[in-house]
Amino acid sequence: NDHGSCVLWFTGLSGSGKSTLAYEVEKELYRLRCRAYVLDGDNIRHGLNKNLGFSPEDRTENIRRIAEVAKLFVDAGIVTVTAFISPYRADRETARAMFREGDFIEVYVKCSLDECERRDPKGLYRKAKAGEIADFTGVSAPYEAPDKPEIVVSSDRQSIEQSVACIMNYLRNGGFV
Ligand code: GGZ
Repeated sequence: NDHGSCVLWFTGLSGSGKSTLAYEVEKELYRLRCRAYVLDGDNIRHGLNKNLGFSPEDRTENIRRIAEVAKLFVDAGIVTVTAFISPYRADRETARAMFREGDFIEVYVKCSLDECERRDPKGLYRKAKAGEIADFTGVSAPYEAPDKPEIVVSSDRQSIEQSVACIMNYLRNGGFV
């Protein structure tokens, strides 16, 4: 496109490494003097979306609002990196349809459920398996993996550096940076 911006739409299980990778990519983009911004649970679920929970309806509304915000950022010329589970294929496709062809880059952060449970950085899988958290993705709520993501990184097989390099290559090849 003419302003060089796009959305990197990360999707993957809790604990797969979406936020970590998103902030590493943001750092790389800053080094290249390219304006970038990460949308994640900390700045969206605690603010704009604090009235939403984790029912299927609330997750759909969560993703809808995030896509609308991402669209504003992209219109403003900022490379926008979203880091949400976004477990439903249909919701991701609705988000994709809001952007110009090529501007929506779906990044599947692939990681086995076993590995996410092993990492369990916030102890949420343990709580979910003990029945203390309902509708937990991967345990008691579904995760629909993408069919044709633009990028797949396997966070249980690749280093963070390798994954970041793969994403930066895609942006370079697409002329975004
Ligand atoms: C999944 C939950 C849940 C349930 C709280 N299911 O690892 P985290 O903590 O930091 O990331 C998870 C985050 C997921 O929010 P998203 O906005 O990304 O989800 S979605 O795209 O599906 O709307 C987890 C925490 O919130 N969390 N309860 N029940 N994750």
